[in-house]
Amino acid sequence: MTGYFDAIPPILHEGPDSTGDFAFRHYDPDAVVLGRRLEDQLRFAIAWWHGFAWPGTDPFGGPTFERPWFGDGMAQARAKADAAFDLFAILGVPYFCFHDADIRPEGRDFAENTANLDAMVDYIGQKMADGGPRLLWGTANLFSHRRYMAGAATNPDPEVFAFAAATVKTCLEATHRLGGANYVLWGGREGYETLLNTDLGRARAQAGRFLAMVVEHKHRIGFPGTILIEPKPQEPTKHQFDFDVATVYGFLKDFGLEREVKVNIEQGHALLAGHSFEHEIALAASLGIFGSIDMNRNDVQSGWDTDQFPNAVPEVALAYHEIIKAGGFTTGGTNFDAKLRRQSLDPADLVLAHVGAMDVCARAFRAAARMWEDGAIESARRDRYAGWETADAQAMLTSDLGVIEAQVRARRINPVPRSGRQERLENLVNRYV
Ligand code: XLS
Ligand code: NI
Ligand code: NI
Repeated sequence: MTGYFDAIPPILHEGPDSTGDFAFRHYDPDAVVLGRRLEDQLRFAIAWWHGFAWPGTDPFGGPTFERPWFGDGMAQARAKADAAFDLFAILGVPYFCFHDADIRPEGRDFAENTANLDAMVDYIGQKMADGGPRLLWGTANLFSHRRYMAGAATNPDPEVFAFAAATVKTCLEATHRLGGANYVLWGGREGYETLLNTDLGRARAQAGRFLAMVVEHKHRIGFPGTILIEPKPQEPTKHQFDFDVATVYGFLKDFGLEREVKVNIEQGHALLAGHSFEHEIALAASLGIFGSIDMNRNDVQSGWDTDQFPNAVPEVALAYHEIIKAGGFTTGGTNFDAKLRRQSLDPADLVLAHVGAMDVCARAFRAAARMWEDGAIESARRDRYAGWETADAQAMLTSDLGVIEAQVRARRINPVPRSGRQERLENLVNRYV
């Protein structure tokens, strides 16, 4: 222990009746659910950026947090890593995630950035070797520095494209060195503010080639993990190219990358795109591109990516139900891309935010697993589509409009509407959650 979380004991599973704050009620990593330990089902990860780098700013106010590791030097970066690994140990999480900019100080140029990154990767690698958690994914921050204000891969200036490409190469290699399970690309500035100064087609083509080069490099260095795109419709950029899962799939198809790249779906981003979290997961699964999730919660009134910790079991259960249906996580996991509210100043707040979130997820996953085992939702879904299991219905899909018309006439087809039974199904879900 390095001091910051000294007063806080490791969090243990004490069961639903526990009255202490510093305890799991539902998250028991060793409990077996659907044939796997809960830890291996949920694959929790902590996000370095929100937990350790974010200072509590908002558009109207400066930092509210005063973490002892804040500052620009390597010593501070190491102290931040020490605190991060202390929190990982207290919570017993199996994974973490980072951007290059979260773990290393900003250098004056590319060479210094890379030297700082390499030194911190060595440092973190040693901490992992001591039995610490593993890396769920690494990524490059291609959105905070002013050089990226007009995009990274989509930038009108080829020198920015070059800087971004070289940076992703170093971050992908760093992720590989640390044994990362995935590599994420979130294009926070890959889009535009106004069409008046934007060549849409050219920008999109640049982004496609950029992603193809990342995939080529992955194979060149033998990185076995999954490349993931994280969709988001806007914020910080007004229009972002990776709007939602459907848009990303079209983009991947366009550049022939649909078998190489999957998606990292975030609850808040799904909401910003006008979808539910479970919709995005189900769509990705049906397209064969489901990869991982960023678990958080948006304030539904704000229209903003508020990145709060999840706390609504019924909502989270529906998301996990779709993940279970998709066969569960393979390389992906549950990354808490969530941050404290800026008045939550204490070390204990950071711990308790994750304790609550892990418990919500565990409780929701267990509910989803029971719902799945009972076939509660799935059998109703199957029943609703049962008509399509007949030979006639299947044959129709390989016929043509003329044949279908002839059949409608011959068999006097005159469909009778059936109830969608939505309220019944909602009541059913509420029995589990
Ligand atoms: C921002 C994104 C970001 C990605 C990683 O909205 O969620 O945190 O997960 O770059
Ligand atoms: Ni995210
Ligand atoms: Ni986000």
